[in-house]
Amino acid sequence: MRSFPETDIYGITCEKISRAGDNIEVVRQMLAAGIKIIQYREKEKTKKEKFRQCEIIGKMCKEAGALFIVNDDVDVALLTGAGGVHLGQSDLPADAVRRLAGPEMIIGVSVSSREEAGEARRRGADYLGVGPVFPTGTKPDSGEAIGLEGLADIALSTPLPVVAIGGINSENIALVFRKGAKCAAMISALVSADDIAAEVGKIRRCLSKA
Ligand code: 3NM
Repeated sequence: MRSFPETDIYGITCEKISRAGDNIEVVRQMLAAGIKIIQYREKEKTKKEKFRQCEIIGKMCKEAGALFIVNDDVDVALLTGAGGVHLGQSDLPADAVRRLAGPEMIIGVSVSSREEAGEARRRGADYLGVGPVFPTGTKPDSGEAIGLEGLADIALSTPLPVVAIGGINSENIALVFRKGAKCAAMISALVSADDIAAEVGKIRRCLSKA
């Protein structure tokens, strides 16, 4: 039976802001640093190129024992053996995706209010991406930051695992766990780091001190 992994960091790709190289190299470094959930998120490539990268990244995640999640593209997720798919508010609803993807696929949904969280749960989501918690330049259309209180409010309203997202870094990650997040998703803090492994080490030291 599918279940959302117990882990602290959820790494997401974005080649445009990467320092390390292409998405494949970024994921290689994230896995080497011990990250156990990888989401392939790429807004600037053709479906064909996303499929090519996901075929490789899916295999890398399998070898590393990490959960591989594809953003938006259910077809790419299914074709590349991904364990999960992540849906935004304007993507197909979770219950429709479940019909396509079957009972084993982990389905995540982005939400920024209690209402969206309730709706995602009713439609069978397995976890919620909740944000943006802090202002972020990575997704300019993500809406106004909901803040730590907004995160806490949604986390209290749902039994689903909450993955906090938006502007999270080593300085503020401990705060989102205190407000009920089970896991923290990051793009720029990881992908734009000079050294991904060093950054993951720093984030984990901050968490263990908190
Ligand atoms: N989704 P960074 S915020 C992809 O609120 C994404 O749903 C968000 O990037 C949401 O870690 C966001 O660089 C961007 O802030 C996260």
